[in-house]
Amino acid sequence: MAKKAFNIAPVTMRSMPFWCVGNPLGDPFGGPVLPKIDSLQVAEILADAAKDGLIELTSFHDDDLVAWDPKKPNDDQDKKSETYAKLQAIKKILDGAGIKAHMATCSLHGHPMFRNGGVTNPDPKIRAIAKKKVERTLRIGAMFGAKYFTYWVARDGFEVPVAVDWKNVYNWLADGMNGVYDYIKANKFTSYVGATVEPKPNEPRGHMYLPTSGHAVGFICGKLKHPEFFGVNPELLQHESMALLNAVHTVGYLTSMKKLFFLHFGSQIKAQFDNDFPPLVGPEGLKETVQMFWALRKVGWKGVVEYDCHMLRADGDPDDPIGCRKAFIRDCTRALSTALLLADRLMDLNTAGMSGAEADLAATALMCKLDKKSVEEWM
Ligand code: XUL
Ligand code: MN
Repeated sequence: MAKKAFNIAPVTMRSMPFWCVGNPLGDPFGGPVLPKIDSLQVAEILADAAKDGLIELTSFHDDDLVAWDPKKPNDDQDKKSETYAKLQAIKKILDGAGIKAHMATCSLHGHPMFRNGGVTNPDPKIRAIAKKKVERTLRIGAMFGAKYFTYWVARDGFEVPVAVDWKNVYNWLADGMNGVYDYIKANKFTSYVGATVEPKPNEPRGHMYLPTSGHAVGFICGKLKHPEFFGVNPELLQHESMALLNAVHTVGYLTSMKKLFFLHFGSQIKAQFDNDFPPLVGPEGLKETVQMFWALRKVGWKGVVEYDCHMLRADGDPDDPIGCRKAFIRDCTRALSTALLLADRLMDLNTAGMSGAEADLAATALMCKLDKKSVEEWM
C-alpha cells in the first residue's frame, strides 16, 4: 500500500537540503571527518530518503550541484557543457524519487573573491560577478522547479564599522534583491512563488547586515520594490538563538507580519556560534521547539520545514559515510515528528485564570503527560 502523503499541521512538507547531507563535518579546529561525496551521490541518498517516506523536498546552493567558474557564467545554458549534463543527471535521480525542489540559494560565501561580501561588496566589479552568479542560480533553480530563491546574509557584513560605506551598503543590498525579482519576471520563471531573506546575526562575519527577522522584515517592507514577493525564512532555533532571541516570539512576529514563508530547522545552544545541531539534539531547546510548533498551529500557519543542520561531528562514521548520512536524515525526521507530537499535546492548553508561572508549569505537565495528582504526590 502506498504510504500516505505527509501533512501534519503546521508542516505541509519536509525538505532536506543537499549541503546538509553532503557536509563532511569539518570545523575550524579540524578537517573533515567524512569523505566529501559527489552531488550525484547526495541525490541518491535523498532519493532513498524520499522512497522511505522521510522527506518530500530538497534545496541547494548552486555550488552544491555543480562547480562554478566565473569565466563561464552561462555554462548551465550550454547543452554541450559538463555542467548541463550533470544538472540533468541530478534532476533525473530526484524526479525518479518524486522529490521536488523547494528553494535555490546562491553561494556567495565560499569563493575567496567574496571575502568582503557578495551583493554588498564595496568593489562594483565583485558585485557584478555576484549578480551573474545569482542569475545562474536562478536559472538552475528554475530548471529544478524551485519555489523560492533564498538570500542568506553570508559574507554581507563587517568587522570594522568605520570601514563600511553606510550611505550605500543597504542600497546595494536592495539592488541585489530587486535584481532577483526582475530576473525572475523577465525570464518568466513561473516556478518561483517568492524569495526569502534568511537573517543571521554573525558568522562568518563579525556582524551581518540583516541580523534578525525584525531587521529582515523592515528591510523588505522599507527598501524593496516588490515587498509582497519577499518573505523571511528564519533559522530556528539556531540563528535567532545566537542573538539570544526566542523562536516562539520570532514565529509569532513573522506570521503576524505575513512574512513567514518557510522555516529552517535545527537546534542550538543559546549565544554560541552556529551549532547547526540536528533538531532536538543538544542540551537546550526542547521546550522552545515544541512551543514554536504549538504557536504555529495556534495562528493557523502551514508550510514547509526545511532541516538546516548537520550531524554531530562526533557521529560522523568514516567507515560508513553513506550509512551515517542516511541515519542523519532519519534522525531529523524523527525529531520533527517528536516535536509535532509533543506540540499536539499542548493544543488543549487553557491558561485562563492562571499566573504566568502556573501556565508554564501546566504546559510542561501537558507536554510530558503528567497528571496533576502524580505531581502533587511527589511534592
Ligand atoms: C548558514 C545557513 C545557510 C543558508 C543557506 O548559517 O543557514 O546554510 O541556509 O545558504
Ligand atoms: Mn539556514
